[in-house]
Formats: sequence, structure tokens, C-alpha cells
Amino acid sequence: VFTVLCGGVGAARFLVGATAVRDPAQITAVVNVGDDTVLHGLHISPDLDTVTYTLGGVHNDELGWGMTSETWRVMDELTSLGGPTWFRLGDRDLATHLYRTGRLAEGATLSAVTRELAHARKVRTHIIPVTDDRLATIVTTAEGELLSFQEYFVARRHDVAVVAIEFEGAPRSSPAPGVLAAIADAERVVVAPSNPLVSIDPVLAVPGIREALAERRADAIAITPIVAGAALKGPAARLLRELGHEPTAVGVARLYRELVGTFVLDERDAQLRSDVEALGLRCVVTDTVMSDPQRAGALAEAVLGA
Ligand code: FO1
Repeated sequence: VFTVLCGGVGAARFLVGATAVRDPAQITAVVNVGDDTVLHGLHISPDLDTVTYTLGGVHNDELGWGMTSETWRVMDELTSLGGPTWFRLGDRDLATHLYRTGRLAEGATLSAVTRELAHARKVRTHIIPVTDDRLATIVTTAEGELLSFQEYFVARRHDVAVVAIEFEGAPRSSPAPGVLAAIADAERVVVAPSNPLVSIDPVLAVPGIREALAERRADAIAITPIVAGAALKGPAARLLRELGHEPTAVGVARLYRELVGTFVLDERDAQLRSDVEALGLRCVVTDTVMSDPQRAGALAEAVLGA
């Protein structure tokens, strides 16, 4: 069995590769929920949906979120009502949020609902939210404003200076059923190439996860989300800089050095190998840019077989 700690798109691409080279039923994805939001009374879980849609073959790769062949009739109608439309929910995507919200209102846990949604989409990989409890990533801007993650990321287009990131609810949260066992029992634990500060940190903020991962350090491996000093998607490099970390793969390796024994560097950053090794990490250098499923499969093979 293999376990992958996940944010959204980068993690989902890695999972496509992993499930091509290993039995999907032997892979567990432990997914960030700090991006979750409630809008129109609906519970939206962007990272869980990105992972589930991608593995289900229905992810909208052009948009980077939501479903393929999407239509926007509900959003259009909401616009004419003067409702909030800054966060765009497609008609097909809405079905997921309706289903999730309805089941949560009936008392189902988020992990149970996630399992049902994955099953309905014929996804065999185990997808588990890191916690069933409320955990919300909150960003403090340089102006002292507190923003929910989606206000920061979508409404402000992550174009504001950030001075702090908190995970509201994390101290009181517990890992969802199966999460700690998935880390303890895995042949390899992979930290996906996701944003370390807003995708992986909230996962590690759930009490017990960081310790469980550190126990597995020898078999744990992280893939850089930063290549040549830039994130492939999103504000990772900028956030690293703003929060006092080096905005490079080495800066990310430094954040993970107590938790993983091996760090995967992109071949474009091969010259950083000795810096990574100087942190006490084994270093694998390969192509980490998963521009198609074949490349994702090759990366997964290099990582799971490392
Ligand atoms: N991102 C946007 O930039 N604009 C949107 O309108 C938007 C809508 C949306 C709806 C459902 C969903 O699951 C994700 C959505 N996202 C949108 C993406 C999402 O906010 C972020 O990409 C992730 O939270 C970052 O991991």
C-alpha cells in the first residue's frame, strides 16, 4: 500500500501516474480540507473534488477546477438575481455539492460522503479527507485583514501580501478514520507536489499526523512543488518568500526535513542536489513536470520504487 498526502491539482496528477503503475485499490490519498468553504449553504471541498474528478476522468483541466463539459445555467440565473458569483459553480459540479451537503445534513461524516462520491465515479483509490472535523485555512494580509482561503485565492486572486497563515479548528480536530493507519502501514508515504504552506501544512496541522509521518521518515518521500524557483500553479513561491522561507526547492526541502528521508528534485534544478543532501535528505533528481499521464506515470514509478 502507498499513501499520498495531497492538495489539489499537483497531487491529482501524481495520483493519475501512481494509479497507472500500481493497483489503485492499494493507494490512499489523504486530502487537505483547509480550502473547504460554504457558499449558498453548500459545503464545497475543492481539493477532494479535484482528486476525485481527476481520478474519475471528469476533471476540467482547462479551468483547473470543476467538471468537464460544464455548463453555467445556474450561475447565469444567479447573476440575474444579483447573487454572489465570484466563486463559479458549474451545473454539473453543483450536483456534487448538493449531494455532499445533503448527506452531511443527514449526519454522514465527510469521509463517508467522500467515499460515496468516489464510489459513484468508479474511483478505486481510497480518498480520505485528512479530518472529518472543521479545519479552515485563514490568511492574514499585510493590511491585517483575515481572509478565508477562497477569499484569498479566488476573490483576491492571491494577489495580496500575506503575513500569516492559520488553520482554524486544527488543534481540536482528529484524523479521519483510516488516516493514521494509512500512514503507519504504507510501504511508502508520498508528500505530493502541492503547496507546502496552504495544502500540506493544514494536513500536518491535524494532531497526530506530523508525528505519524515523522515515524515513517525513512520510507517517506516528498516531491518538489517548486521548479526553477517558481510554482507550476498558484502562489507557492510568493507565499514562501512572504513567510520567510527560501522560494526554491531547497526551501521546501528544509520545511520537510524532519518528516521525509527523501526529496525529489526536478532535473531543471539538478544543481541543487548537494544543498538538499546537506539538509540530511536523500535526493532523487527526475522530471517532475507532469504535463501528460505518461510523464506522471514515470514520476510515480521513480517515486514509489525509489
Ligand atoms: N477557482 C477560481 O479561481 N475561480 C473560481 O470561480 C473557482 C470555483 C471553484 C468551484 C469549485 C471548486 O471545487 C473549485 C473552484 N475553484 C475556483 C478552484 C479552487 O478554489 C482552488 O483552485 C483550490 O482551492 C486551490 O487548491
